[in-house]
Amino acid sequence: MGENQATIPLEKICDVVTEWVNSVATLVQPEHIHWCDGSMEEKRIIESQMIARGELIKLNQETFPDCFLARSHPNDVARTEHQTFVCTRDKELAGSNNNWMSPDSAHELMRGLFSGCMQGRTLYVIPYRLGPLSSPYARCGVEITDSPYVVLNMRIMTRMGTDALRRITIDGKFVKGLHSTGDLNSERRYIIHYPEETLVESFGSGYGGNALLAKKCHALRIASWQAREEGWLAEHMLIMGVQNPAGEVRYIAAAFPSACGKTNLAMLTPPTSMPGWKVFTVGDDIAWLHVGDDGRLWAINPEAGYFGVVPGTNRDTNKNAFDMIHAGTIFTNVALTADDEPWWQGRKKNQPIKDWMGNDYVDGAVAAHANSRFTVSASRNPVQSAESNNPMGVPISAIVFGGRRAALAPLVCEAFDWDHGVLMGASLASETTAAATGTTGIVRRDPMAMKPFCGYNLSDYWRHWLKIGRNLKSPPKLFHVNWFRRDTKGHYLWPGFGENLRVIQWMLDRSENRAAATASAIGWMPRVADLNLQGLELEASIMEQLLSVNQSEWLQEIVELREYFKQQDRFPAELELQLQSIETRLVSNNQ
Ligand code: SAT
Ligand code: MN
Repeated sequence: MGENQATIPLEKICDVVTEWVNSVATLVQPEHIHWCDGSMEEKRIIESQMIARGELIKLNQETFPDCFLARSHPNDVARTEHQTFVCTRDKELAGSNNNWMSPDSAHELMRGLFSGCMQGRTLYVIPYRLGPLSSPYARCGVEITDSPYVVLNMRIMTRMGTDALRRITIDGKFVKGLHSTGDLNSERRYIIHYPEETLVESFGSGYGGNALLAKKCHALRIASWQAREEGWLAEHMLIMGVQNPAGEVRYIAAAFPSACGKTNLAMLTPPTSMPGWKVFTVGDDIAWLHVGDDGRLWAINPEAGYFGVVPGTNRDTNKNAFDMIHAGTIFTNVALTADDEPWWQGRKKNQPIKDWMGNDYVDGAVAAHANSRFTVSASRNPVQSAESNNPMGVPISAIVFGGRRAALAPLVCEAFDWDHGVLMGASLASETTAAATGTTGIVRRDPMAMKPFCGYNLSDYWRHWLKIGRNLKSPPKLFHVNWFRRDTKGHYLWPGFGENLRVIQWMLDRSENRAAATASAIGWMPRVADLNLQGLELEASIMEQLLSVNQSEWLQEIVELREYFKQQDRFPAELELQLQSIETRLVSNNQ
């Protein structure tokens, strides 16, 4: 690297990247090639080009400064898991949890699709870094795309641009991502991962996790593969800091399947009856966890922004997110008001005149798409943790798994040890609910909330988790929570939202050995008196229900879990042993 590197054109800085870009350009035949530097000027130019082409709408700049609305193709509004593949040479490595194709077949298929696909279009080269720039745990990638929408989103979601490219010259390696929106034909849509080549290829979608390849494709699927090889964990977890009235800050990492309020939890507003408590967000979706020299588990958030669900966001559900998305935000697939404000179900203000597809809004129709999203820099979060940019990350005191269960799972339960906690994570499940009737839906198993994101065989993944536990001298405690337990009439028993901090307090106190618990068949549990319920009007009988463990329901759960785990080849014996122990305790405790 020469001294005057800043004056050298970007594409000359990094031969390894240039070489790859050139070979891709030969295949896709773009009209122009643009190397993204991440500057404000570049952002402005891309925005105005998109606005001129009708691909981006400038929102009301008085009430929503620097905010824009983008609409995706109506057939392209969410990740498409059935078109997502992990292509390893050995099929068993991908596991039954992933769709598989041989790398050769995948390469042939994708070569056909990519051939000439960028004719008349601009090829953007997006160098990015996941994690704080100087962090030894951070990783680089380069996404090539023909979507300016992807460029604007990646600029928010990652540390994108020249600095990342310079890091690549230092690291000498990066994850490759090749993306084209193609013709948005849903029949010709593929998201292909080649973990052995640290390569992702995505064609035919412009939406979220299908197109922003740094997110689920790199930071989870490819990273989880690398993490296994290198002895760390890439997880679908929020990271939050919690400060108690004495000023002590502790960190938790938490995994929940979708629709369980992960972003709300990461930005929780403490209830007024818990004065002196504060919550800080380190991350809302992904955690990279390492065993520190001190034998503790440390976490960084590889992302720099949030790609969150918009509907339902308001002052009551998530004030911090609500405030955060009033500037510098890209909205995707929300509705529009007469005065160019974004609108969504639960916004509680103003009225839509255009729905998410840009059609005139008719009363009673869906205004914002249920999976409409905001993309916003984490720096806009009023409670962003000051530690978010710490290259070493934050030490984790508790790992929390949570699901949406109308019955069965108590409000909170602590694993007896690491292996038991791994089983708790592996058993994670959530229910689809018919909200109107309160009826219980179908239970979906989603181990560690990683089912769609683990880039390799789940059994090997659990084995890796077990191994990480052996490498930790001071492991965090592991917990399972359920904010969604209901009574027989279908009413939620627990108020949720800010009040969840009471459960977090107990978990953190447990990790400091300063809270009491009682042993149940399924783990350590608080008695009602062990929780801080000051200022919360909740009948004792409701608390008893929230903390109850029903023997026959749990024995049935064990049967269903065995059935589920039977479908996983190579299921670890250690976890089978944990299942047996729970079963034995259930029978002998007779609870
Ligand atoms: O579309 S994304 O994968 O980025 C969001 C999500 O489904 O969690
Ligand atoms: Mn997610």
